[in-house]
Amino acid sequence: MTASATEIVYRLPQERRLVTDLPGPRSIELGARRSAAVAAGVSSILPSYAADGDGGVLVDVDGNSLIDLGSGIAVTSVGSANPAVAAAVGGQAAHLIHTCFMVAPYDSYVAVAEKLNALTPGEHDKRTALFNSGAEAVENAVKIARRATGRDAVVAFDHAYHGRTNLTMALTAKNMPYKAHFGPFTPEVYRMPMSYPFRDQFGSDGKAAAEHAISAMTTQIGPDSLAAIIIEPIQGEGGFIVPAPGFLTTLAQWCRENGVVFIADEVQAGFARTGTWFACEEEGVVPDLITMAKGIAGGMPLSAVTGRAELLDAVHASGLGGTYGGNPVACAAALAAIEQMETLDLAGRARHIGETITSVLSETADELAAQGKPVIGEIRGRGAMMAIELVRPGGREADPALTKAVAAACHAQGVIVLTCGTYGNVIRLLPPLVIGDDLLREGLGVLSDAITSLA
Ligand code: PLZ
Repeated sequence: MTASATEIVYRLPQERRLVTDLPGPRSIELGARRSAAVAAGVSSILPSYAADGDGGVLVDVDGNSLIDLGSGIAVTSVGSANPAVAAAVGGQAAHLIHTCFMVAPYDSYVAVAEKLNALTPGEHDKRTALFNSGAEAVENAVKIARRATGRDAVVAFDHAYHGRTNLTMALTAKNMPYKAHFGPFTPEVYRMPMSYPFRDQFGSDGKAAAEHAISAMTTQIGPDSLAAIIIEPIQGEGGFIVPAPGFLTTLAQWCRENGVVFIADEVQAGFARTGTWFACEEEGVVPDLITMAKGIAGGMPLSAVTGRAELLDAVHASGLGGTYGGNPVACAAALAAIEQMETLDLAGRARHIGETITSVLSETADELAAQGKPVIGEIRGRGAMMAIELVRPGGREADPALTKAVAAACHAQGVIVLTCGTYGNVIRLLPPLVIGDDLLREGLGVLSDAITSLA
């Protein structure tokens, strides 16, 4: 694998080009229509309305070409209109858009299941069920774990994000905006401390952090009542928190010894994003169940639960399903997207992207420190899932105001970055894995300048 993107042929010029102020007049007009038509509770990060996209750029309705460092939240890893995916979608749509797999089954559902069984970690016998969204996959993983174990309790961790449905809101940690005023929540969900090396008392000792959580699970729940623990191998919305080495492996080991189902929520970190097919591979963790979505189908809505055959097959006939789960067009897109990840070695590109981001932002952090403005508290993540945590100089106090200002400055200059984190002070970078080096570096330059001038 070389660092160049030479195998990738782009349809749109891979450039940042601003032809109006942002948002431009057409976006402003759409914004006015939107306010009168779209529910106020649904918000958007960008004020610009998207019209086209390819590789590392999104083009808005005013003709501005923006550098995309967000991929629609880690979805468009193969590009936002990957030609192979688009062809697969069009080809499938011309024949069968929908039958409902529970009514008339079709081969692409089976092919996606075979593919996921092969790609996910572990050599054991596996089964797969397909759904539409990340939250739906998480809900079903919990259903499967409860059915298979006959136990009720589920553990999620501090800073976790698992979705916006009732059960997944309960699993999600952050109150605002995800949970506030939306209760009551489902019972039998317990929250345990997460390894957060930058902030917790265990630092890089993942084993100690896990033992702390295990002691709390033992005393507060008891393994005999615990169906599953669910954890993001690298937390997404919570702040791109990479648990200290040993945390995941110690938890997985304890789960194995106690008949607790270990669910890896790879909705955000999976599918080559972190430089391996799945983020839990880094430490050799083999989950009992894996939830997947986002990057799986090049932008089409599809999600999956893959895991141990004896767990998935413990569910009674017709216990799992849904009208649209594993829709034929979404399955065709997934097969094409996975093929693109393989032929373009997007996992290799993700690692290269991670190296580039780390080197550019480390330099920025050093310069800021030399100027007496050490606001980059930590650069962390893996592959093309990288983030910086912004703090008040001289300590670890979160700086959400600076974070917001930096993101807004990037947006005004045509670079899409996303924020995240329990404390709202993390800038996360999730570029499409097909982004070219020059464009990535230009986007990072804008980000570095924004931090430097606002710090
Ligand atoms: N699990 C790990 O990251 C979705 C949420 C965006 P859905 N993350 C983006 C928002 O504000 O709604 C996510 C995730 C992890 C589950 C989910 C849920 O996936 O496809 O959004 O339901």
